[in-house]
Formats: sequence, C-alpha cells, structure tokens
Amino acid sequence: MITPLAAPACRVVDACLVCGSRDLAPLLDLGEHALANNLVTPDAADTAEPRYPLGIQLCQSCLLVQLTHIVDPALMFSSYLYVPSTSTTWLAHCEELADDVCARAELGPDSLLVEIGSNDGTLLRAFQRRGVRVLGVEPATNIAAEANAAGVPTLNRFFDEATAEAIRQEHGPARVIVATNVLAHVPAPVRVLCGVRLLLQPGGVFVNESPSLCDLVEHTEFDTIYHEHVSYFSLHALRLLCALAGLRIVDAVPQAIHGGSLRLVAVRADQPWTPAPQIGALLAREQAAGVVSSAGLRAFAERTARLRERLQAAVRELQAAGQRLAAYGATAKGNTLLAYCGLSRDDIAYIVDRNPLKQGRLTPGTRIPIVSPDHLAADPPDVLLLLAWNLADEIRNQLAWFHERGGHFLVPVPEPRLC
Ligand code: DWN
Ligand code: ZN
Repeated sequence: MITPLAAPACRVVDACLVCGSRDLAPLLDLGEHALANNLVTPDAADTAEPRYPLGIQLCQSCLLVQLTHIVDPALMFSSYLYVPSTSTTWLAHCEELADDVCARAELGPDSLLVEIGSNDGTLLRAFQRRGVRVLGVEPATNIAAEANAAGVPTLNRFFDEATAEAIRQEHGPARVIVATNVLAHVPAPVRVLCGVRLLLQPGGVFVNESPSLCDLVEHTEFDTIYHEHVSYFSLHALRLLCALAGLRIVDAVPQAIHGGSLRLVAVRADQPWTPAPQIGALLAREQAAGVVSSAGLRAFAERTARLRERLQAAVRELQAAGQRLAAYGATAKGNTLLAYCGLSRDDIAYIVDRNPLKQGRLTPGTRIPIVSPDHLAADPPDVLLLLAWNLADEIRNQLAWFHERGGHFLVPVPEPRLC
C-alpha cells in the first residue's frame, strides 16, 4: 500500500515494494532532489523544477533496500537522454554478456531473445551479430525509435504482464530474457518478474544485471542513489523476489560494470536445475559487508556523511590554492553528488559529456552547463571532478593530454582522491 503525498507524482513508500511488510527501517536521508536525468534546456533555466525527497530504507522482513519516496516512472522514462553506447567499457561488456548468455542457453535460429529496457539496442545488436532473433522493449519513445531505425525491433512500452502476454501471443515464448539496469528502476519488481515467468519458455533462462548493494556499501557509492533507482538489491532480497514470481536463481556472478553489479541467472521454478555453489559464498559476503542489517547499513550512512565533508573540504582547498574546477560526465549519479554535497555553478565551471543529447543542457537543480569534449580542449580547468568515476580508466586514457599538461582528476568515491 503506497500513500500519495501532496505532490501527485511522488508517493511515500510505507509498505515494502516486494513483500508488503510495514517494518521499514530508515537508513539515509539525502535531502530533496530534482530528477537526476531530467536535464534542463536553456529556455527552461529560470523555471524551478520539482524536487522530491530522496532517501533509502530497509525492509526488515525481506531485506530489500528501497527508496523512501518513489516518483511516477513516466516522468523519468517516457523520454530519456542516457544511452550507454557512448562507453567502450559498456560495448565490451555487451560482447562478453552476449557470449555468456549464448553459452548458457541453447539458442537455435528460431529462438527468441527479449531484452527488457533495451535502450538504443546496443546489447541486442551484439546478439543479432551472433544470429539470434531479438526483440527489445523500451519505454522511452525517442530511444525506441532510434533502435528501430537502426534495425533492432523494439516495442515502445513499459514491460509488465500485459506486455509479456502480448509478446507471447505475437512472437511466441522467449528462450532468453535479458535485463540490465532495469529491475532496480521499477516500483513493482514482482509484477515485472511475473511477466518474465509468463514469457519464458520451459528450459528458458532469465539473465538480470543490477547494481550490487554490496559494492554500493563497501565503496560508499551513495551517489548511485537517485529516484530512478527504486531498489538496491542484495542477493538475499533477490532470492525472495524471484521466488515470489515463480523463478529460481541458479547462478550469480559479480561484475565490475557500473561500480559493481550482480549478474543473476534464473529459471522457471518448475524446471530442474542445480544452483551454482558460489551463491552461498556471495550470501556470506553480504552478511560480512553488513548489507542485510540496519546496523551495517547505518554505518554506510555515516560514511556517506563523512565523505561529503571530505569532498567539500577538498574542493575548498583546491579553490583556496587558486585552482579552477570543472567536471567530467553529466551522469545521473553526478547530480545526486552535486546536490548532496552542495556544489554549485560557482564551484564547477562546466561538465563535459560526449553524449550529444546532453550537451547544451544544464544539470537539474544546480544549472551547471553541459558541454562537449571540444570545450574541455579549448578551456581546460586545473581539476576535473570525475562524476563518471565508474568509467575512470576509459576516460583517463582518453584524456592523457589533460594530465600531461598538468591537469588533475578529483575522484569522489570511495573517498576523495586527487590523481
Ligand atoms: O541505471 C542507470 C545507469 C546504468 O546508467 C541509469 N539510471 C542511468 C545511468 O547512470 P549514469 O548516468 O550514472 O551512467 P554512466 O554510465 O556512468 O554515465 C556516463 C556518462 O559519461 C554518460 O553521459 C556518457 C559520459 N561519457 C563521456 O562523456 N565520455 C562516458 C565516457 C566513457 C566518455 O568517454
Ligand atoms: Zn520486504
């Protein structure tokens, strides 16, 4: 049961999004934030956008960490500016993921592979290159159109049981269903997984990647908390979630991508399959990391507050030494970081991003201009705050020239570091 707040687009989560329990322990309050990916066009610069409370809580019953307030997904995902294909790290990850899925599932020429939240079709193209029949489901109209134009058949809608039924009727059941960075975004994850169960053929495989709560906590990645991310999954919580939808986890493999993710392989619960032995080790790691207890998670909240103080101090020190700062990567997480740490246009001259959809816009809340890499070359700062710290190696390789001319990167997490 979710109670509406005064702002109609935002609701308080007073019952767990997975199990319905009201035994919810507050963990961290990050204040009020504008929507992290809703970048502002210059003509709207003087109009204040809505801000919504941003915080997380732990369901003490099923152990799901989830937002304290959720925002209507249509406000965030009907049109979207983020495309992962700007990163070669992501492109390489897609190739590896496609190889892994093909090795796990016997995909014949007629087998159907469905991707939920298929964005611009980058991952599906990797499967197409391997001769697989694919279908994407993507709610952002602008991005679904891009995928279709590029030859990746894509349905423009949210994935739910109705979508699953429609696909089954028209295309038949799926041999494989893939979802990367989707499940954490949905307010009703059980319903989405029931759709997966409905669409999956007997013997079929569901492969899901979501950011890992363990990595979030261990590396103080507080900035990956924003309204798009409704849930922060541990393997503990995922087990119950899958079971409620009639799925069983048979493998779980940690991934380095996006600051640490978990690749999960699940099958229909009515199918015989032996769970991989490393599942036990991963559950034990979560216990040790303190991600399944409110005490462990409150320690993370305290580290987050200390990180904010250290980052603010690092910025003030650089400014006092006459150093000029800009930032790299107009990321969603960057907007959490800027707002929570109180960094403004007075602190950060501009943010570089190579996604043309983001260039020319301003960051929500803080109104920092987003510019192309050409701008960086023309007007380099002394220090670049790395808001896309998850892609540090790729970005620093590209910007070797910046380093050679004496520029430095300020990497904010797991703790501020100048390099
Ligand atoms: O779940 C989500 C994750 C997976 O992706 C979404 N809710 C939103 C998004 O989060 P993010 O914005 O924090 O993602 P990234 O992948 O860290 O964004 C990287 C940004 O940096 C992109 O805007 C592209 C940009 N970039 C760049 O300008 N030059 C990236 C690279 C590699 C570069 O060389
Ligand atoms: Zn719960």
